[in-house]
Amino acid sequence: MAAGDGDANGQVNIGDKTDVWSPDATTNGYLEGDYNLNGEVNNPDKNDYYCRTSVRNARYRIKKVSICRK
Ligand SMILES: [Ca+2]
Ligand SMILES: [Ca+2]
Repeated sequence: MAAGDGDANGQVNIGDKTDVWSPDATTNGYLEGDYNLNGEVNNPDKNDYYCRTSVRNARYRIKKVSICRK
């Protein structure tokens, strides 16, 4: 599973942010939205893992770049 693929569907897309990261944000624990596995769900999980993965994937699918800018 790629970092940032919180719902484990094989793709990093908006659902990993809205359905997985957002509901878990600001909570503690090894949750699905804890992309860096430090026991907390917060902005570094989104900015460092979800967004980075989305931008990397953007080489192939340009639409994914806009996900991080929202
Ligand atoms: Ca996913
Ligand atoms: Ca984390």
